[in-house]
Amino acid sequence: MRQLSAILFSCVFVVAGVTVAGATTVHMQSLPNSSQFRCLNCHTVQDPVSSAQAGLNPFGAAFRDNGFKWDATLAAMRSDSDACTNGFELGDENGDGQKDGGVTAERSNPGQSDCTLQINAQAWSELKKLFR
Ligand code: HEC
Ligand SMILES: [Ca+2]
Ligand SMILES: [Ca+2]
Repeated sequence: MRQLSAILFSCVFVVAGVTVAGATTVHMQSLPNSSQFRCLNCHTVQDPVSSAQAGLNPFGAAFRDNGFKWDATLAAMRSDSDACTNGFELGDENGDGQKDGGVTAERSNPGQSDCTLQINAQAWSELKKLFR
């Protein structure tokens, strides 16, 4: 009997472990791009294994508050207060879940307050007008 409960206990343990790993992979897969920063897109440490370790960065918290989904609302936000929207940083500016053309990974991290602001031709000509 003792042996049986030991077996049952380890079964429960294994199933719970699989559920935790499964849920976080689902979160990561709901992003348009995640190959560069992986867990660090939302967490403060790479590959956290427990909820104690799995602290959320500002983007991770915004993702949670948005009902655990990537959409146009979340894409338009600047969760980490830098110059770029979450959508720009994750390479899906309109938040439709499709990668922007030519994008193969995140442009920068949506949860860390820095980004490379790309100046397109239109923005550049607007900028030049200021100095005329
Ligand atoms: C798109 C954002 C996102 C990504 C990417 C992400 N997570 Fe999470 N993760 C969350 C959120 C949101 C929670 C839930 C926090 C809460 O409920 O308060 C969470 C919770 C967790 C937890 C706590 C236990 C649980 O399941 O609730 C662990 C452990 C975890 N994540 C590990 C990972 C690992 C490992 C990766 C990378 C392989 C990862 N996460 C990638 C958003 C993400
Ligand atoms: Ca940002
Ligand atoms: Ca950023």
